[in-house]
Amino acid sequence: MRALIVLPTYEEAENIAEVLRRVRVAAPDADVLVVDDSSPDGTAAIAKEAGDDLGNVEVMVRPGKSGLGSAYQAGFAEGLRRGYAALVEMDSDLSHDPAVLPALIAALAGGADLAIGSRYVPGGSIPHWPLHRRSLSRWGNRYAARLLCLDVRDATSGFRAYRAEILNRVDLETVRADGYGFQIEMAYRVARAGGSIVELPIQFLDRTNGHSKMSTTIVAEALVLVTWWGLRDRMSRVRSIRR
Ligand SMILES: Nc1nc2c(ncn2[C@@H]2O[C@H](COP(=O)(O)OP(=O)(O)OP(=O)(O)O)[C@@H](O)[C@H]2O)c(=O)[nH]1
Ligand SMILES: [Mg+2]
Repeated sequence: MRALIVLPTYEEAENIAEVLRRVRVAAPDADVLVVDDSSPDGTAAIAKEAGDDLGNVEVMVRPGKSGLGSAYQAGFAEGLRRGYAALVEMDSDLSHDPAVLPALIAALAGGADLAIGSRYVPGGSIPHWPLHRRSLSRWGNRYAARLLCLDVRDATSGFRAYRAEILNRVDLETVRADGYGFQIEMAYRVARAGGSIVELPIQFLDRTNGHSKMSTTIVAEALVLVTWWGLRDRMSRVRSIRR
Protein backbone atom coordinates (compact mmCIF):
# COMPACT_ATOMS: atom_id res chain seq x y z
CA MET A 1 0.00 0.00 0.00
CA ARG A 2 1.25 3.50 -0.82
CA ALA A 3 1.81 4.95 2.65
CA LEU A 4 2.43 8.44 3.99
CA ILE A 5 3.89 8.63 7.48
CA VAL A 6 2.90 11.91 9.14
CA LEU A 7 5.29 13.08 11.86
CA PRO A 8 4.06 16.05 13.94
CA THR A 9 6.88 18.00 15.55
CA TYR A 10 7.13 20.76 18.08
CA GLU A 11 10.62 21.25 19.49
CA GLU A 12 12.02 17.87 18.49
CA ALA A 13 15.42 19.12 17.29
CA GLU A 14 17.19 16.42 19.29
CA ASN A 15 15.02 13.61 17.95
CA ILE A 16 13.80 14.28 14.43
CA ALA A 17 16.90 13.28 12.42
CA GLU A 18 17.16 9.94 14.23
CA VAL A 19 13.41 9.35 13.86
CA LEU A 20 13.64 9.98 10.10
CA ARG A 21 16.65 7.67 9.72
CA ARG A 22 14.90 4.86 11.59
CA VAL A 23 11.67 5.35 9.65
CA ARG A 24 13.57 5.10 6.38
CA VAL A 25 15.23 1.83 7.48
CA ALA A 26 11.95 0.32 8.70
CA ALA A 27 9.72 1.49 5.85
CA PRO A 28 11.95 2.24 2.85
CA ASP A 29 9.02 2.57 0.41
CA ALA A 30 6.91 4.94 2.51
CA ASP A 31 6.90 8.70 2.05
CA VAL A 32 7.19 10.96 5.07
CA LEU A 33 5.56 14.30 5.86
CA VAL A 34 6.88 16.20 8.87
CA VAL A 35 4.35 18.77 10.14
CA ASP A 36 6.25 21.34 12.19
CA ASP A 37 4.67 24.33 13.91
CA SER A 38 7.66 26.69 13.49
CA SER A 39 9.49 25.13 16.43
CA PRO A 40 11.81 27.75 17.93
CA ASP A 41 14.58 25.12 18.28
CA GLY A 42 14.96 24.77 14.50
CA THR A 43 13.36 21.31 14.15
CA ALA A 44 12.10 22.09 10.62
CA ALA A 45 15.56 22.95 9.27
CA ILE A 46 17.05 19.77 10.78
CA ALA A 47 14.20 17.71 9.33
CA LYS A 48 14.74 19.26 5.89
CA GLU A 49 18.44 18.52 5.95
CA ALA A 50 18.00 14.92 7.11
CA GLY A 51 15.11 14.52 4.67
CA ASP A 52 17.24 15.72 1.73
CA ASP A 53 19.81 13.03 2.57
CA LEU A 54 17.23 10.27 2.94
CA GLY A 55 14.80 11.22 0.14
CA ASN A 56 10.99 11.16 0.01
CA VAL A 57 10.69 13.36 3.09
CA GLU A 58 8.78 16.64 2.98
CA VAL A 59 8.42 19.23 5.71
CA MET A 60 5.24 21.28 6.10
CA VAL A 61 5.88 24.34 8.24
CA ARG A 62 2.88 26.00 9.87
CA PRO A 63 3.06 29.51 11.32
CA GLY A 64 2.69 28.66 15.03
CA LYS A 65 1.89 25.98 17.59
CA SER A 66 -1.62 24.78 16.79
CA GLY A 67 -1.79 21.38 18.50
CA LEU A 68 -1.19 17.74 17.68
CA GLY A 69 -4.72 17.13 16.43
CA SER A 70 -4.63 19.96 13.94
CA ALA A 71 -1.14 18.91 12.76
CA TYR A 72 -2.53 15.45 11.91
CA GLN A 73 -5.59 16.97 10.25
CA ALA A 74 -3.34 19.09 8.02
CA GLY A 75 -1.00 16.16 7.24
CA PHE A 76 -3.82 13.74 6.49
CA ALA A 77 -5.68 16.26 4.31
CA GLU A 78 -2.50 16.68 2.25
CA GLY A 79 -1.99 12.90 2.06
CA LEU A 80 -5.59 12.29 0.94
CA ARG A 81 -5.27 15.00 -1.73
CA ARG A 82 -2.19 13.22 -3.04
CA GLY A 83 -3.91 9.84 -3.17
CA TYR A 84 -2.04 7.80 -0.52
CA ALA A 85 -3.81 4.55 0.43
CA ALA A 86 -2.47 4.50 4.01
CA LEU A 87 -1.97 7.44 6.39
CA VAL A 88 0.18 6.76 9.42
CA GLU A 89 0.52 8.60 12.78
CA MET A 90 3.68 8.41 14.83
CA ASP A 91 5.25 10.57 17.55
CA SER A 92 8.61 12.16 16.71
CA ASP A 93 10.27 11.58 20.08
CA LEU A 94 11.38 7.93 19.64
CA SER A 95 8.65 6.69 22.00
CA HIS A 96 7.25 4.73 19.06
CA ASP A 97 9.54 2.14 17.48
CA PRO A 98 9.54 2.64 13.68
CA ALA A 99 10.21 -1.12 13.32
CA VAL A 100 6.46 -1.63 13.95
CA LEU A 101 5.48 0.44 10.88
CA PRO A 102 5.42 -2.49 8.40
CA ALA A 103 3.08 -4.48 10.68
CA LEU A 104 0.67 -1.52 11.04
CA ILE A 105 0.57 -1.00 7.27
CA ALA A 106 0.24 -4.76 6.66
CA ALA A 107 -2.79 -4.84 8.98
CA LEU A 108 -4.51 -2.35 6.64
CA ALA A 109 -3.57 -4.46 3.64
CA GLY A 110 -5.11 -7.39 5.56
CA GLY A 111 -8.48 -5.59 5.73
CA ALA A 112 -8.41 -3.33 8.81
CA ASP A 113 -9.52 0.30 8.44
CA LEU A 114 -7.54 1.39 11.48
CA ALA A 115 -4.54 -0.42 13.00
CA ILE A 116 -3.54 0.84 16.46
CA GLY A 117 -0.19 0.19 18.12
CA SER A 118 -1.49 -0.77 21.56
CA ARG A 119 0.15 -0.81 24.99
CA TYR A 120 -2.77 -2.70 26.49
CA VAL A 121 -3.09 -5.87 24.42
CA PRO A 122 -1.03 -8.98 25.29
CA GLY A 123 2.58 -8.30 24.37
CA GLY A 124 2.21 -4.51 24.72
CA SER A 125 4.04 -2.63 27.47
CA ILE A 126 5.24 0.67 28.94
CA PRO A 127 8.35 -0.43 30.81
CA HIS A 128 9.33 2.88 32.38
CA TRP A 129 6.08 4.47 33.49
CA PRO A 130 5.44 4.91 37.20
CA LEU A 131 2.26 3.36 38.59
CA HIS A 132 0.29 6.65 38.76
CA ARG A 133 0.87 7.46 35.09
CA ARG A 134 0.07 3.90 33.99
CA SER A 135 -3.13 3.93 36.08
CA LEU A 136 -4.29 7.27 34.66
CA SER A 137 -3.81 6.04 31.10
CA ARG A 138 -5.30 2.59 31.75
CA TRP A 139 -8.39 3.89 33.59
CA GLY A 140 -8.81 6.73 31.12
CA ASN A 141 -8.89 4.17 28.34
CA ARG A 142 -11.35 1.96 30.21
CA TYR A 143 -13.63 4.95 30.88
CA ALA A 144 -13.57 5.98 27.19
CA ALA A 145 -14.20 2.42 25.96
CA ARG A 146 -17.13 1.94 28.36
CA LEU A 147 -18.79 5.30 27.71
CA LEU A 148 -18.37 5.17 23.95
CA CYS A 149 -19.07 1.41 23.62
CA LEU A 150 -15.70 1.21 21.90
CA ASP A 151 -14.00 -2.17 21.63
CA VAL A 152 -10.48 -0.70 21.84
CA ARG A 153 -7.97 -1.18 24.67
CA ASP A 154 -5.67 1.71 23.78
CA ALA A 155 -7.75 4.47 22.20
CA THR A 156 -5.27 7.17 23.28
CA SER A 157 -2.32 5.65 21.43
CA GLY A 158 -0.81 7.94 18.83
CA PHE A 159 0.91 5.18 16.85
CA ARG A 160 -1.55 4.01 14.22
CA ALA A 161 -2.35 3.60 10.54
CA TYR A 162 -5.59 4.52 8.75
CA ARG A 163 -6.90 3.33 5.42
CA ALA A 164 -7.58 6.40 3.23
CA GLU A 165 -11.20 5.36 2.57
CA ILE A 166 -12.08 5.48 6.27
CA LEU A 167 -10.52 8.93 6.71
CA ASN A 168 -12.67 10.13 3.82
CA ARG A 169 -15.74 8.82 5.66
CA VAL A 170 -15.09 10.33 9.10
CA ASP A 171 -15.35 14.01 8.18
CA LEU A 172 -11.85 14.87 9.29
CA GLU A 173 -12.29 18.67 9.09
CA THR A 174 -14.86 18.69 11.88
CA VAL A 175 -12.64 16.88 14.43
CA ARG A 176 -11.85 19.48 17.06
CA ALA A 177 -10.12 17.60 19.90
CA ASP A 178 -6.40 17.81 20.54
CA GLY A 179 -3.91 15.37 22.08
CA TYR A 180 -5.44 12.27 23.68
CA GLY A 181 -8.93 13.55 22.83
CA PHE A 182 -8.00 13.60 19.16
CA GLN A 183 -6.88 9.96 19.25
CA ILE A 184 -10.06 8.87 21.06
CA GLU A 185 -12.31 10.89 18.76
CA MET A 186 -10.72 9.40 15.66
CA ALA A 187 -11.14 5.80 16.94
CA TYR A 188 -14.75 6.61 17.95
CA ARG A 189 -15.55 8.09 14.54
CA VAL A 190 -13.98 5.11 12.71
CA ALA A 191 -16.05 2.67 14.81
CA ARG A 192 -19.26 4.68 14.22
CA ALA A 193 -18.57 4.76 10.50
CA GLY A 194 -18.51 0.94 10.59
CA GLY A 195 -14.74 0.69 10.20
CA SER A 196 -12.83 -2.30 11.55
CA ILE A 197 -10.16 -1.64 14.17
CA VAL A 198 -7.31 -3.95 15.09
CA GLU A 199 -4.68 -3.50 17.81
CA LEU A 200 -1.09 -4.69 17.56
CA PRO A 201 1.15 -4.83 20.65
CA ILE A 202 3.79 -2.13 21.04
CA GLN A 203 6.34 -1.23 23.65
CA PHE A 204 6.03 2.49 24.47
CA LEU A 205 9.34 4.01 25.57
CA ASP A 206 9.71 7.28 27.44
CA ARG A 207 11.35 10.05 25.48
CA THR A 208 14.99 10.54 26.46
CA ASN A 209 15.50 13.89 24.66
CA GLY A 210 13.35 17.01 24.59
CA HIS A 211 10.25 17.63 26.64
CA SER A 212 6.62 16.54 26.64
CA LYS A 213 4.00 18.94 25.27
CA MET A 214 1.09 17.15 26.89
CA SER A 215 -0.61 19.00 29.72
CA THR A 216 -3.37 18.61 32.29
CA THR A 217 -5.55 20.75 30.00
CA ILE A 218 -5.22 18.12 27.28
CA VAL A 219 -6.13 15.33 29.74
CA ALA A 220 -9.10 17.37 31.01
CA GLU A 221 -10.26 18.10 27.45
CA ALA A 222 -10.28 14.37 26.66
CA LEU A 223 -12.23 13.58 29.83
CA VAL A 224 -14.87 16.26 29.22
CA LEU A 225 -15.30 15.32 25.54
CA VAL A 226 -15.61 11.58 26.23
CA THR A 227 -18.22 12.27 28.92
CA TRP A 228 -20.16 14.59 26.60
CA TRP A 229 -20.10 12.13 23.65
CA GLY A 230 -21.15 9.25 25.92
CA LEU A 231 -24.09 11.22 27.40
CA ARG A 232 -25.12 12.51 23.97
CA ASP A 233 -25.18 8.91 22.58
CA ARG A 234 -27.29 7.74 25.53
CA MET A 235 -29.75 10.62 25.18
CA SER A 236 -30.18 9.97 21.46
CA ARG A 237 -30.77 6.24 22.15
CA VAL A 238 -33.45 7.11 24.72
CA ARG A 239 -35.09 9.54 22.26
CA SER A 240 -35.16 6.93 19.49
CA ILE A 241 -36.70 4.30 21.84
CA ARG A 242 -39.43 6.82 22.87
CA ARG A 243 -40.30 7.56 19.23
N1 LIG B 1 3.12 20.08 14.90
C1 LIG B 1 2.87 19.90 16.21
N2 LIG B 1 3.35 18.79 16.84
C2 LIG B 1 3.09 18.66 18.16
C3 LIG B 1 2.36 19.61 18.92
N3 LIG B 1 2.29 19.18 20.21
C4 LIG B 1 2.95 18.00 20.26
N4 LIG B 1 3.46 17.69 19.03
C5 LIG B 1 4.21 16.49 18.64
O1 LIG B 1 3.36 15.38 18.90
C6 LIG B 1 4.10 14.25 19.36
C7 LIG B 1 3.59 13.81 20.73
O2 LIG B 1 3.79 14.83 21.68
P1 LIG B 1 4.48 14.55 23.11
O3 LIG B 1 4.75 15.86 23.74
O4 LIG B 1 5.63 13.62 22.93
O5 LIG B 1 3.29 13.87 23.87
P2 LIG B 1 3.21 12.45 24.55
O6 LIG B 1 4.01 11.47 23.78
O7 LIG B 1 1.77 12.17 24.79
O8 LIG B 1 3.87 12.79 25.95
P3 LIG B 1 5.24 12.22 26.55
O9 LIG B 1 5.04 10.74 26.74
O10 LIG B 1 5.36 12.93 27.83
O11 LIG B 1 6.32 12.54 25.58
C8 LIG B 1 5.55 14.71 19.37
O12 LIG B 1 6.16 14.32 18.16
C9 LIG B 1 5.44 16.23 19.47
O13 LIG B 1 6.56 16.92 18.94
C10 LIG B 1 1.88 20.77 18.22
O14 LIG B 1 1.23 21.67 18.78
N5 LIG B 1 2.17 20.85 16.88
MG1 LIG C 1 5.95 11.69 23.58
